[in-house]
Amino acid sequence: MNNIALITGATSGIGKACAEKFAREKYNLIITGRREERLAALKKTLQETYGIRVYTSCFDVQNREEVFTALENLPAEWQQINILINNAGLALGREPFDEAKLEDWETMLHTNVDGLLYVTKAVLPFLKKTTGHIINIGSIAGKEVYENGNVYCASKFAVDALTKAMRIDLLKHGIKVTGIHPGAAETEFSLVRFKGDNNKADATYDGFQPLTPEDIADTIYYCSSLPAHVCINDLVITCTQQASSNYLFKKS
Ligand code: NDP
Ligand code: 8X3
Repeated sequence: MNNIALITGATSGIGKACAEKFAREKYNLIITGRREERLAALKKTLQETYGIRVYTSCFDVQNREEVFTALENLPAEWQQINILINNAGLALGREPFDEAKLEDWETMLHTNVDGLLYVTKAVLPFLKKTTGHIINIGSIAGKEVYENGNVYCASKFAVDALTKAMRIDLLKHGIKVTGIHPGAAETEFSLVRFKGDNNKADATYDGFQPLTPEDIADTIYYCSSLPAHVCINDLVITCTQQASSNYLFKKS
């Protein structure tokens, strides 16, 4: 099969918006996440709406064995992956370093760093054959540390470093590697970060107009659609009211 994009964390937010955008552009999709019922519902909608094919794979990116079992055993017709979007990720908590929970730190590092490494390693043999494109979702949190961002920021600094390292080491295979670093985007991100506290999650976006997941998906698609000899290395994208992790202009 031609034109296959694999998107991790497609059950919500940026990943889901990418699935919709790439489906509209006639890509066949491998969509992953832990919430199986959401994957099944998205598959049905995308297939019916856009006439493309969708393969769902339900696993936790933190679990090395689950990742490799799922991806190394993809049916042969789904192995010709052209684009890998490493999007699955999360923040947990927003406490100062001395008060933050070790378990939250571990989950962020296991998901945002280990998960990205496992998925990429498992998919690389396929990407080498297609001369594919890896798109890693970092964050402005991986460009500049902010108060109480500690380990989430560190995990996204790691994504930035790994993106650069992959680009260098995979040059010889002709594989493109792009880092996309969004600022505040309204998704389930804050609900997850504040562990289901709707008031805190909603308050995150008070006083400014954040990015939408679709804004980011459009940008990702643009990066993926350039000629073979052109690679966008690194792209920071914020809403107009945000200049960096530490400068957000809010209207009261
Ligand atoms: P959402 O919470 O809306 O989506 C996160 C996605 O990641 C979900 O599909 C979730 O799927 C998946 N995911 C999380 N943990 C795991 C896991 N252990 N195994 C498999 N899948 C997992 O947030 P966003 O769309 O905002 O986040 C997407 C990416 O964008 C993240 O990497 C985030 O750090 C980054 N980002 C977000 C910004 C924002 O302001 N929203 C800004 C900058 C970067 P499921 O729960 O079904 O497993
Ligand atoms: C998400 C953006 O500013 O909440 O990565 O860290 S921020």
